[in-house]
Amino acid sequence: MYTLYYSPGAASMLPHLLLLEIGAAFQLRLVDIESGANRDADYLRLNPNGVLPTLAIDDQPCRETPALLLMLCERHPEAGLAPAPGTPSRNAFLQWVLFLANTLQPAFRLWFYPSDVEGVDAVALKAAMRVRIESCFDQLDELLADGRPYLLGAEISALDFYAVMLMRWSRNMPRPATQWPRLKALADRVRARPSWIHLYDVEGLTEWA
Ligand SMILES: N[C@@H](CCC(=O)N[C@@H](CS)C(=O)NCC(=O)O)C(=O)O
Repeated sequence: MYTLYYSPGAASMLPHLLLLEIGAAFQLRLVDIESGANRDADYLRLNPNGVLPTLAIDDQPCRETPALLLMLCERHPEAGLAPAPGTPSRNAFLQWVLFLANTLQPAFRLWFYPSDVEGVDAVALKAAMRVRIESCFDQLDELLADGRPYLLGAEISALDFYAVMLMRWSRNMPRPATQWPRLKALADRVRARPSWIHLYDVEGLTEWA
């Protein structure tokens, strides 16, 4: 049994989408960032960094969004959300998941939370992160240049859900991801899925539907 601690539109969207795609049984617990509930002592016991998401797997709290992606893919191979270990597509899958985890997601973190870095000019830091985010979009867009519908090829994978969740976070930036036509087409495919539509309903999201 899974319990997902989430805040609407936060990084918890990724495990939420994957659980829906897998069809696994899970319960949701709202930890609203807007109201500061992520700093409550009860939540900090589960996630000492006070960030979302946390996914309790059989009562064990697990954290770090890309790790949750890998855990869920590993626990549910039948869902086909990741290529099998040892295959060439698996290498590409790991490479791009870690690219999102190490490069794109941290750049978004500093775009939204420049105060994470003390003593640095927030405007300059955000400008640098904007360049980094747009360069990541260039690379993802290039991956789709051969006409493939999804980042790994013909089949959707957990990588696409991760990428599109991050693309959503750019919606109010000067150059949102949807300005890259191939990325927009990818987002449209993911946004049409029942899991995305259901998540919007449950999390009460409206923007970038
Ligand atoms: N490294 C963490 C970062 C998660 C993260 O930054 N979550 C944001 C929401 S998208 C958060 O909880 N922000 C609230 C805060 O930092 O106070 C992960 O990948 O799970």
